[in-house]
Amino acid sequence: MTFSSEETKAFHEHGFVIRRALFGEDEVQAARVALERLYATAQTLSATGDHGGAFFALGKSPHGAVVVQRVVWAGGAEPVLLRLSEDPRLVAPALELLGTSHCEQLLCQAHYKMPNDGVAFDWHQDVQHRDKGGDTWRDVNGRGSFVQTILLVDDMTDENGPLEFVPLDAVTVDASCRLVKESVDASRAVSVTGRAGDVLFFGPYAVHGSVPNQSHRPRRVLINGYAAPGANKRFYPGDGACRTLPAAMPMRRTG
Ligand SMILES: O=C(O)CCC(=O)C(=O)O
Repeated sequence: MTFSSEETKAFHEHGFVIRRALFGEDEVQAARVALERLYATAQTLSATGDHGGAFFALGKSPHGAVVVQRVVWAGGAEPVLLRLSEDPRLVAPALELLGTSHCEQLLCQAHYKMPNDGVAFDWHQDVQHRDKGGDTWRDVNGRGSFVQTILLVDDMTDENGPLEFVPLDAVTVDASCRLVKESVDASRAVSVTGRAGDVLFFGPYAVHGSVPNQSHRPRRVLINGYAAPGANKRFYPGDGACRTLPAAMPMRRTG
């Protein structure tokens, strides 16, 4: 058991739970440097697309600068991020919440919010990114079948566009637990602030979003997403995406 009963209740009732100081500063620094390398690579690219094992989603600022919306399967280009995403401190709690012994890793994604770059995320549930209709997604465990983790690579503050969650009792959902967007009562939103190294765990129905970074420092996170086996039927870009975790131990030869 990695979660207390209060934490499990928070996850299921409020949609998220936070583990403080799950990773140490040296580990976070290694991730930060990897995100900086990816950001520097993005500045050399002319358009959204695959590059070096990852997928770069790019935009342009009004002044023509490259805005990095996200780097999908960032670990495909940065093995240090891939190793981090298979760390038992992330995977074991995710498996506990999924109620499975294995999972399919769908996400290893870097999000950048640089000072005043305008990057923001409207209220949404992650299920809308998993389930694209036409049998692309099946809730095999009856509890959403997906756990998303967000590692804070920088401190998250009230000024730099922190994640905000709206409690499930402040929104209306349909019979499939999908958000009725007009129903969001933003006055009930709770901001999550924290230190680099903290990790947020949340489910696919948690209603969340974030506003632009209005501070003078970057706000970067590494997002890893784990699905119950059999839930996902979609293709995800990036070298090695959709791998099974924990990985099978290599067979040892005898004799
Ligand atoms: O980086 C953010 O603020 C948004 C993250 C998010 O919306 C997500 O993980 O689904």
